[in-house]
Amino acid sequence: MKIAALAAFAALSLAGLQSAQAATLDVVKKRGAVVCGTTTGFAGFSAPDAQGVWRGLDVDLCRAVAAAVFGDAGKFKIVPLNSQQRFTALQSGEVDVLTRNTTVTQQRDTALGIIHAGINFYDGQGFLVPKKLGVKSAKELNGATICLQTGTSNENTLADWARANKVSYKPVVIETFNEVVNAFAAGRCDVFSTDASGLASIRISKLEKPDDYVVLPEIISKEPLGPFVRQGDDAWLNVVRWSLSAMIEAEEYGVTSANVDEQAKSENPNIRRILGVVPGAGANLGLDEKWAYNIIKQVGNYGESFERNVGQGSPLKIARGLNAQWNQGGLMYALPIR
Ligand SMILES: N[C@@H](CCC(=O)N[C@@H](CS)C(=O)NCC(=O)O)C(=O)O
Repeated sequence: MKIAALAAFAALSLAGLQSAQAATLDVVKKRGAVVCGTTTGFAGFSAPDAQGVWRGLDVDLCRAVAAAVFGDAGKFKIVPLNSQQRFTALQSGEVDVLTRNTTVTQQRDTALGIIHAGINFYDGQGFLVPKKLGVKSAKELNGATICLQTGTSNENTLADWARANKVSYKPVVIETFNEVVNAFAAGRCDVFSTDASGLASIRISKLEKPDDYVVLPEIISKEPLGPFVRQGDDAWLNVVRWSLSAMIEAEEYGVTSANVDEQAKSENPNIRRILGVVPGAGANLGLDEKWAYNIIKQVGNYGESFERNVGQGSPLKIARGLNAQWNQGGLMYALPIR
């Protein structure tokens, strides 16, 4: 009796705990859409196309969460946020998840009431300069004016690097993306500094003559970019974290949007678990057993999303580099779904 009572109590407290933690997932399910915070328009990662459809590596992550929760990658809403606005929007509940080129740092992960749910792009901060300046290395930037966007990690990283390398510069810090890009294009600063992915995107999508600009060879920091959720909601953290992980793991096992139905017949136990042929992973997340199948079928695996949005199938042509799979010399290492 005593043991039975204890077990009942344990089950009750576990249920209580789970319901407290499941808040965002419940809200999202009731609303019928996941609300993702993105950039205001940063080609390759999150930007509306000519038809106004939001596309990009980060938008795909948002779609993946929608596919996992609803079995429908279309059930999402985008809230465009500039760098400065993004954390308040997540903290206040205006968005369910930040899918927006945000660097994971110790401070952001601890002090802001938010926490990262994985890494979907390993990046580093760099410099973009007009070729006509004749600059070949960042070490030659002494005395330069450098454009940066307000509210980015890039401001502090640049200050640290400049101090360490005895480079003096004049920061031109502007709040909105278009204005800071326009300031650079108009020559109001000599240099633009942000994540290398951002520089590639700006060069190709925002500057009239991309060939007149060059990205300098120095990468001055680690910028691991990933989705963020609010602290204290582990069930939702898991939904986002494992949606991303499923995309990465699907690539590792060669499961693509094109072959996912064929792969569902695979004998490989890992693939059978990912695709829900062997049940369990879905129930563990409070989702349908087809959660990952739906992500892969409708959004694709990580490699497909990478190539289409920022890689060889896109104007950006960013190499996989650090974002290749762990067994291909990169850092993408999915946590196993088992
Ligand atoms: N990874 C850096 C920089 C991210 C960032 O906000 N970059 C700017 C410059 S590329 C951006 O995405 N702006 C787009 C916008 O504000 O809509 C961070 O997390 O602070």
